[in-house]
Amino acid sequence: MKPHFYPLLVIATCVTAFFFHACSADDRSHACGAGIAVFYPETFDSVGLLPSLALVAEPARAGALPRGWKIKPRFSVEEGKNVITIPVGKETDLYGTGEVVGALRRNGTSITTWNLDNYAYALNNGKNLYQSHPWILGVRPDGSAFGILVDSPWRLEISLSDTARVTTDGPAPRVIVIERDDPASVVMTLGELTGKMEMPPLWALGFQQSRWSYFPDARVKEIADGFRSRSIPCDVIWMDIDYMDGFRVFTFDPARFPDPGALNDYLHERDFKAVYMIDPGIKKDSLYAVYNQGTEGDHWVKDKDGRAFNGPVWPGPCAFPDFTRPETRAWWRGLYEDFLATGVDGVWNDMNEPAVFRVESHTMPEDNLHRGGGTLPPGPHARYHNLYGLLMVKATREALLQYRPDKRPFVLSRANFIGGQRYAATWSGDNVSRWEHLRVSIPMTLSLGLSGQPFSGADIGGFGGNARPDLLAHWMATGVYYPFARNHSSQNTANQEPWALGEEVENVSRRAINRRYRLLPYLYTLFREASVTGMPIARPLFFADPRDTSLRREEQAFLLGQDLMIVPRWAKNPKRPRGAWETITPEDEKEDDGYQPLLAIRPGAVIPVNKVIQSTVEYTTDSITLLVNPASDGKATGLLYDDAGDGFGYKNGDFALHRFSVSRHEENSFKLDVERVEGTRETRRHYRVGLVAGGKIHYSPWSTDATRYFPVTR
Ligand code: MIG
Repeated sequence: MKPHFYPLLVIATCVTAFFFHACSADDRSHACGAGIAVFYPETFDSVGLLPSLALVAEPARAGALPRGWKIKPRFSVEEGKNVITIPVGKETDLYGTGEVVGALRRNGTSITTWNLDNYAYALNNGKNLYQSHPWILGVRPDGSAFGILVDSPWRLEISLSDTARVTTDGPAPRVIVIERDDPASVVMTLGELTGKMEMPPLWALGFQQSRWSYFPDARVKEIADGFRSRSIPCDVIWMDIDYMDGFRVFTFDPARFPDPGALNDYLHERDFKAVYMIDPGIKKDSLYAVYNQGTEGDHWVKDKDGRAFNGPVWPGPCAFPDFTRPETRAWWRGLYEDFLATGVDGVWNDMNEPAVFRVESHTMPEDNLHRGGGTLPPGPHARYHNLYGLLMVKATREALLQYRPDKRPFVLSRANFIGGQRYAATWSGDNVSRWEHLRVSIPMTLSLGLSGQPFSGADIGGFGGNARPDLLAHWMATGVYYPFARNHSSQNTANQEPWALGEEVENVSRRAINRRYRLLPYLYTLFREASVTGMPIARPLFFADPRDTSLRREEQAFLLGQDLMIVPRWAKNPKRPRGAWETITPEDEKEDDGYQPLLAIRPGAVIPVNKVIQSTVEYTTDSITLLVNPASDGKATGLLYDDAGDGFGYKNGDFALHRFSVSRHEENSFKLDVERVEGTRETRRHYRVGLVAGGKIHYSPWSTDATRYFPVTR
């Protein structure tokens, strides 16, 4: 070979190398179950990426990639960054990517996975909020669907067009792809891979009232009494940071909350639960036991030089527990012992992005050091930032289990990572009392559900700013259908309780909350389904008919489960699924108040509902009304899950899942078959059928032991 060919050869070799680098995943890419494949980049940094805290288990090895596999990531390096490009098809509708602001359908958007304290969603156009979900759901025109999980906790930029493009400063991640016949199956497979929400206590499904902050304790009591005296159902009152002594977590302000045990007793006697906030920032204060213990135990996140990192949050300069360390999580759990002994029922973990004040990044430096331990390697904050909240709430949940082994934990977390539904519910952080934040709360809740987190909701009424009466009324009327339904507002804003803005809003709110409590049998059954299958509780309308592409952009109307459609009153030209969905009007709503959403029941569905109660303490399923919308063949079916409402008896069979099969017997008479399909719990119930037709409910009498047929009166 003549010398002058050499450069050409070198170029050819480089091009070939680049081509292979860019186009072929190495031989570790493989199937990991039917319709699931994992793709590895050529160089995979297992120390920087494993173990995956998104997944409940390492992907199984199940042979080579199936022939004809459609969704294939390509790995490359561009300008020093790792890039993944994944052609997804022009006609595909894209969803998921968790908690960001924007349309439900994500085509044409870019998001950042980097947990961020983002007041009013003002930074980065709201495309970067408190939680991170590197997950894309694609739905093709024929209704078939796929999911793409980019298994990396590092900061990712994800932009979506006919190609999904992921860019990261971190190591090149592996990508897991799911192929299924429909979007619901993709989301359930995501649940298999990343885990499911555990059953919460029933009370967590009740209505909840919060404010930053109710103080002193007398004000908390006044709020609780306000619900009972006005007959507005409510289950939980929330204590924000001002219950603490100078923002020191695990303490109580001696003047404002001198006897938290007595306050919690007061609430419990009136059928309320009490949830208290705990933040990760520990006040740097040599007279503060938690700080001293943390220092002695060497529990703090370190700066790049190995000194305890300090940054300002509410209490002033703080140290931050290094939750990557098993010893630190154990210490953290122990702090809950005395705290919970006061009768605290649930825990609210806030500021765990972690938020740090007075720095442009709103968090700690990326070169801070986490020491890891157990299966977790040491690593920089850049590696652990998005996992900080997840590891914190894992410890919180474990603490609740440790000290209350017979109670189901309830933890609410602002920061989290995909898979974090295993440990905590969430809310969408600091929205404001403005119309656009009411509207966007629906696609935000739906997107979290599509990204593995079924238990979420926005601050009802809006957090920042003052809600005008009309907005609060609409927000109450809509928000009671969030899986997590809590009214919350900021300090320095007007009061926002259901009665704070006058009688009309109060009446609208009462009616809305009554509706939620009536629906509890159905809602609790959906929570059960979510905990078993990973299916979202609130679902996009297109789940009703994944092949109907006209539903793909609908983000005002939505579904609870598969049988109930919610159409907010403020929805403009909402789409409707095909079929004879029938409008449900609760029996005591004599006239339309102009705020309550339209509720509609799917043809062929049975929805179990209850009477109104003031809190879930009164909940029983002794007398259940079955709302029925028979399909054209005169038949309808539905499910009801029931258990003790708390505790873990249900794990040993102490529950009942009943299937109702209703069929038309005569024009106005229905035959009901009730079958226990799972569980061993004995139940004795009265039933009545409520035929939903022509905008009315036509009831049968309540059953007796002898009833087989339910004649309804038209
Ligand atoms: O910097 O604890 O999102 O719900 O009321 C604000 C006070 C800290 C932010 C939370 C909000 C809570 C507030 N917190």
